[in-house]
Amino acid sequence: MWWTGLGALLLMIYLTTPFLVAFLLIFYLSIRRGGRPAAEGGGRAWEVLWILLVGGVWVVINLTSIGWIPSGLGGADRGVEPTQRITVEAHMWYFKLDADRLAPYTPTEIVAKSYDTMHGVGIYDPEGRLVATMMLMPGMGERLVLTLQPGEYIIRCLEYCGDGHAAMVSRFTVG
Ligand SMILES: [Cu+2]
Repeated sequence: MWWTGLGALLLMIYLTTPFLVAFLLIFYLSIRRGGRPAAEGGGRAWEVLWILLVGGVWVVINLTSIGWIPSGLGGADRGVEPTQRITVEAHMWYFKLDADRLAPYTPTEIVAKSYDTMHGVGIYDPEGRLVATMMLMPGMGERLVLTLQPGEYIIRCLEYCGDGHAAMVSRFTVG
C-alpha cells in the first residue's frame, strides 16, 4: 500500500505552503527594507533578529507539539506489528467497516481510505476520549496501529464533507 501516509503529506504541504510563502516574503522584505541607511529608520539588526526569533519560536512550538497530536505520530503504537486489522471505507456520508468486533489488547491495524471527497476519521474510546485521528485525501488512504481496551468505540468524520457530515458516525466493539 504505497499510498498510505501520502495523503497526510500532501495535505500538510497544501496547508502550510501559503503560510510559508507569506513568511518568506515578510522575511525577504524585512531584510531588504533594513538595507537602507540607518537614518531612514535603520535598526536592521533588530528587525532581522526579531524575525529570526519569531520564526525560531514558531518552528520549536510546532516540532515540540507533534507528540501531543492524537494521530499516527503520537497516539499510535509505532513499530508494533499488528495481528488484526479493520478496514474503514469513507464515503459521502457513511463509513463502511469490514468488521464490527475486534479482539482487545491486540495490536490492531486500522486502514482507512476515502472514496470521494475529503474525510476525517476520529476514533473515540468508550469514555468518549479521542484516541486517534486520520485525515483522508480523496482516493487516498492512511493507516495506524492501536491497541484497544474492551468497549464500544465510535468513529466520527472530523472533516466537514457536505450535507450529511454530522451523521457520518460508525461504531465497533472491542471485546
Ligand atoms: Cu465529514
